[in-house]
Amino acid sequence: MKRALITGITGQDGSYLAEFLLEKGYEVHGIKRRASQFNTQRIDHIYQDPHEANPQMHLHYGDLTDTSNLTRIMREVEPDEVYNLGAQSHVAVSFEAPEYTADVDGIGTLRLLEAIRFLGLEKKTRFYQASTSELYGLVQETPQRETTPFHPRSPYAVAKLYSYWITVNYREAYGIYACNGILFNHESPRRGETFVTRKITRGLANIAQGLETCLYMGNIDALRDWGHAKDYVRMQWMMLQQDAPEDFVIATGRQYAVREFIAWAAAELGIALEFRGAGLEEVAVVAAVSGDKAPAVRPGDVVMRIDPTYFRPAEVETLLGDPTRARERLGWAPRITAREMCAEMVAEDLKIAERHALLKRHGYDIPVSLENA
Ligand code: NDP
Ligand code: GDR
Repeated sequence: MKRALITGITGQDGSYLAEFLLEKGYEVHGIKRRASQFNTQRIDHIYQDPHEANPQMHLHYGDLTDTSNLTRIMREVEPDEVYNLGAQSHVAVSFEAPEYTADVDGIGTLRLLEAIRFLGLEKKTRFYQASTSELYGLVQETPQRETTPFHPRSPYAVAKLYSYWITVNYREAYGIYACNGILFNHESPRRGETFVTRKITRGLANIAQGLETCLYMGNIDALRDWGHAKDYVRMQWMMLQQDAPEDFVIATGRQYAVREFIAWAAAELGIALEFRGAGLEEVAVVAAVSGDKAPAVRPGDVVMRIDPTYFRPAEVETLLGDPTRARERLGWAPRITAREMCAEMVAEDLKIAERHALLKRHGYDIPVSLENA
């Protein structure tokens, strides 16, 4: 039985990857952070009680800023494969907490690679680094491929640039099977609530059910290449099963604007939108075309406004990936389109909003969290 260690197992990708590896028969170890409230919602459905016989999944408390903790976990687990998915992964937040982001997203990677070396695991342990299309930042070539030069545009991307190169360096210097997946944006119903797609699907579902009145957005003209997290974690595993380590771009090769995603999500709720104004524009609902999904919305309601607070000090305006290498060498291709993914996300967020609205109608007014970014 192969053993995998996943940092960031409680996150979007970590949860899908854990499911995937368990199905493949792996023993899965994950690092979770100590928090004042439960933070395992994404993996509760696959949790296995350590008191039962032969659990296949194990959780360890830890943090990417803690060298001794990481080294100890690595010594205990001696993994065949490490997936370094843990990160302060929000680009806008990285401008607010640049030093912490550098520590977790940059030096955290070095700590794991050094632990492999320190414990003499260079020949045993394969290492996957969650690199990102944010490395391309101010793009030098379209579409972006493995050879496109980098120009990071945020403290997050600069920290990830360090991780990209330290992964390459430890491969070249010490012969570790270490590789970078340069993943373009990927989403799912498990996406964090403050990333743009989930902010839209959750916000519009809440508005449809009368739990919120207006969604405040940043730059809705940004262009992204969105895939589904399920397709992308499959590729993370594939990258560690090759004869030799190599870095891959993972993307769909299709690009859409944030405003298109907004229109798709609204359409799933039976709402037709008109984008009014330019620059600091607002978005107004002009028609609720079909009945029961959006009972709280009336034609003419303004359901979205632009709030410049959400503009970033330096923006990545456009990203479009070229996944040719992944297709040709690994036979990988995405199975779920961005539009299908949007529909799935809206359906899931609508279920949650409907439950809240039902409770509210019966006098249980549970506040809806509006933390934003
Ligand atoms: P999430 O933000 O959903 O998950 C991040 C995970 O990292 C969570 O489990 C989080 O724990 C954990 N984490 C955060 N800080 C620390 C820390 N100091 N020590 C240990 N763990 C920590 O991200 P995704 O699942 O979306 O992304 C996975 C990885 O892929 C990240 O590294 C991200 O930067 C990268 N990436 C993501 C892309 C995407 O579009 N999703 C695209 C390209 C790269 P907790 O649950 O407690 O917060
Ligand atoms: P990104 O994802 O920065 O690409 O990083 P995000 O969904 O946060 O933003 C995508 C684009 O949408 C614009 N935008 C907004 N974004 C947020 N969060 N909130 C808003 O209100 C809003 N309005 C417009 C942004 O400006 C941006 O252009 C994600 C993360 O998962 C990273 O960890 C990962 O490395 C990259 O994707 C690839």
